[in-house]
Amino acid sequence: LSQDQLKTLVGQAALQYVVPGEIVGVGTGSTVNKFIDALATIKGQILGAVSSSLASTERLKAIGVPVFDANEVQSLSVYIDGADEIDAKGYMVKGGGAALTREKIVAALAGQFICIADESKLVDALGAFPLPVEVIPMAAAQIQRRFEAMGGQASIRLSGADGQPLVTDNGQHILDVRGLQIREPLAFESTVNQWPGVVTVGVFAHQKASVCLLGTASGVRTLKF
Ligand code: DER
Repeated sequence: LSQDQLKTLVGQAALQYVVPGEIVGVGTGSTVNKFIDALATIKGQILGAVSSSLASTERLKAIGVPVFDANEVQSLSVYIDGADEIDAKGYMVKGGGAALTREKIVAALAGQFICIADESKLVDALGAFPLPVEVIPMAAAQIQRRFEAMGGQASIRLSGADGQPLVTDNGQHILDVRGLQIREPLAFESTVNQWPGVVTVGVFAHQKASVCLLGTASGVRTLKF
């Protein structure tokens, strides 16, 4: 099975966690796009969705699912999202799609975080994937120096088109940090979160996954954390 087929498999498998009659939390990325495609087949059974990015909002509206603002809901039963890395405890690195801030906000509303991923995302230790960190632009250089002091190499993510820094849905910039071994995800997330100018660090340890639907050649593996 190709990676794309594995993403389709887990996107469809996530439907079983969608609670009829409720509003579902929806993440961002190519695996989530497969979930949104699958959601179209049961859209009459849900009230709507809370989205974690303008990109996902567009896709949800395109299949006729009402999109609610995060401030319009008290809580969600489930949040469905992908990951760039996930470890054996359900800790994740996210932000490859530059949506990490709103993803963490919507995840914080949900009782269960259902991670959908192809098997390439399951790792022993977080940090091989360049860690996304959303930052206030004026703080970028000093935050880069802080990561360098811990052995990382941080670079500003550029937008594909004009070689300018990518601007997130929140109007901020993204640093991608290479060369880190994140051995204590909870402590690392707390430490980096408090650096002045950090909006969101792409370690999801305090908002870890409850379940991971992992697409493998032999089918969908369900990991519970
Ligand atoms: O940006 C994100 O956090 C996405 O969820 C990302 O981690 C997974 O994207 P993918 O499904 O396209 O690999």
